[in-house]
Formats: sequence, structure tokens, C-alpha cells
Amino acid sequence: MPLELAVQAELPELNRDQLRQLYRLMVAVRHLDESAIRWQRQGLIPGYAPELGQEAAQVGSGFALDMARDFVFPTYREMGVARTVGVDMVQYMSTHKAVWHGGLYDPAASRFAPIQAVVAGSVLHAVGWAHAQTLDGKPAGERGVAISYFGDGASSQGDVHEAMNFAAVLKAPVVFFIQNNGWAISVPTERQVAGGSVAARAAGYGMPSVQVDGNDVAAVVQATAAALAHARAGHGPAVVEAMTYRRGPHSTSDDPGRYRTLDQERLGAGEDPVARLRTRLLEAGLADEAFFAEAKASAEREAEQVRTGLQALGSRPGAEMFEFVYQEPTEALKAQAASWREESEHV
Ligand SMILES: Cc1ncc(C[n+]2csc(CCOP(=O)(O)OP(=O)(O)O)c2C)c(N)n1
Ligand SMILES: [Mg+2]
Repeated sequence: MPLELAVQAELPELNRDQLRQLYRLMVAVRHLDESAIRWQRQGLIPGYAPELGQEAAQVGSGFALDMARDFVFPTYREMGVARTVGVDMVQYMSTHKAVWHGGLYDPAASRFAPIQAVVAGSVLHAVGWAHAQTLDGKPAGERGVAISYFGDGASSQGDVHEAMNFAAVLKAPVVFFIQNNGWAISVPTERQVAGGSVAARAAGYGMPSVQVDGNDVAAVVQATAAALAHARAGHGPAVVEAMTYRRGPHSTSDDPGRYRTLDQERLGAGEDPVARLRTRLLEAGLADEAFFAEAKASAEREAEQVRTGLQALGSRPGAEMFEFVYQEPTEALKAQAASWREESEHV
């Protein structure tokens, strides 16, 4: 089996409507992402992990999925994928408001697993789901494919080795989609990914892989589609490594100024993926200023609706943090809950 995934053969060039749809999605995601940072600064949500700069990787990969049968296993930074595959954004953002653990959306109905804060935690879950696809008797070609999102930093976790090895041994239909955004919080890729490429590791597991320009949305769609087609056809897992850059902080509680300079940021970030698609559309005569203005206005309306929805959610009773841990709470937990109530609720 060739270990370099054949990408070009899989899909015809994206057409005008698809490119315009991708642009609208990327602008909506960009605007929601920037809004979420403002909401955190305003106190509406306690924390958020921005994906500024990763819009092409997220929208492009989400766009290639068949949500009638595929299933997404995200990390904490996949708002752009969630938006692309149609997860309700108020329900998604409810996690960032600490309203409910994994988001209020129904993972089974939306085919988007709960937000996962444990680094590499959902990679094995994705393999398990994918393996189940091969057990339920569906012929290859009709199976759903799991897409497992994780970062360059997560690729150093032991779980990723186990996941890749099992997936390849079992020929599980799973696409490992790595967003190599240059950083694991404050640690640059060169200090935590030996060899410098996650895609290169796939060969050791006998899986095909492709490293793609993660800031080129069309290239990401094509690469993901090729990987999905490979897995769906019964050939087992594949790896896509989207090379991109985390332009913002790791999260709203991070200060990148402590570990990288503005000059390094400018150099590392390369060309803005949204601006890049805009230029492509303009140069090819596929969109005009009126289209761009409408996409922006629609993104602004959407963010406003999400903000209103989030405000209306209210917050959960604080005492709830002691529930749902054990079926029978331990004595220590009961004591902590009692002293918490005494201090915060004065009971
Ligand atoms: C098991 C585990 N170890 C450590 C952490 C703390 N942590 C949160 S994000 C992160 C870095 C992850 O980097 P990467 O996988 O590149 O994803 P990115 O944040 O760049 O999207 C770490 C170490 C965690 N959440 N879970
Ligand atoms: Mg990273």
C-alpha cells in the first residue's frame, strides 16, 4: 500500500458555490471565535480556547465529512469544526460558560462527541467507535468514519501510539487529523515532536498519511476527503497533518508574550487563511465586495444571537460540582461540600 495518501485523485476541484460556502463558514467561525474572547473578557463566560488562524484546518476538514454516517471526536479547540458540521453554537458554548460538562448538545444526535479537555483523551475513543463500525456487518463503503482531532502536543502522549497501532491492526475506519499549530501551550513543536512530523510516524504503523498546508482550506478539504475515502473503503486508518499556526493565546488565561515575541508570531503565522481564501475568490472572479460584506454581516448577526442565547442560559448551582462524581459520595467529599456551602451559601 502506498504510504503517501493520493489526494488529487479523490475529488474534483471545489466549485464556485463550495468555495463561497467555505468562505462564509470561515468568516462565521472567525467572528464567533473573536466574540468568545470578548465574552470572556466581559465576564459572560469564564474561559475559552481560541482557534484564531486554524479556520481553514477546521472548516476544511469538517466540510469533507459525511455527517449522516461519520462521527467527530474533538478536543477543546474545535469550535470551527462544530460550527461547520451544524452543532448548535449556544449549546456548544455552554461548556465554556460552565453550564454543563461536555456541552448541552446531544453528542449522539449531532455526531459530535463531548468537548474533551484531556489531551489525547478522545483519540482512543475514536478508534473504539471506528472499530465498532466494522463489527456491525455494514459492508466497506457504507461505513461511517471517525475523525479524531488532536494537536502536535497531544501526539507525544502514549495514548496516540496505542490508538494508531490498534487502528492499523484492526483496520478501523478512522482518520487521525492533527492540527500542527506550532505550539503545545508554551512549548514549540521542535521541542516536543521528535522528528518534527506527526505524519511521518504513520509509516511505522503501515498507514498512509499526508501533510497538508493547513491554511489552505481547499487543500484541507481534498486531503481530508482522500483520507475519509481510504478509511471508508475498508483500507483502515489514515493520517492528515494540517500545518497551521495558533495565532492567539493557548486559552483566555494564557499570555503568549511570556514565551514568544510579536515578531516570532508574525513570522510563524504565515498568511491569514481567511484573507487567503478572500484573495483567491476575488482573483478568480468568484465573489465581489457585496458578497464579502454580506458574509461579514451574517457572521455578526449570528454571534449576536449566540451571545443572547448564552446570556439566557443562566448559571448552574455551585453545589453541583460535588455531585455526579461518585454514586455514593465519600465522607471526604461530603465534608468538602459542607464547608463549601458554609462559605459560599452561608448555610
Ligand atoms: C492528559 C493531559 N495532560 C496535560 C494537559 C494540560 N494541557 C492542556 S492543553 C496542553 C497542550 C496541548 O497541545 P496540542 O496537543 O498541540 O494542542 P493545542 O492546544 O495546540 O490545540 C496541555 C499540555 C491536559 N489537559 N491533559
Ligand atoms: Mg498544538
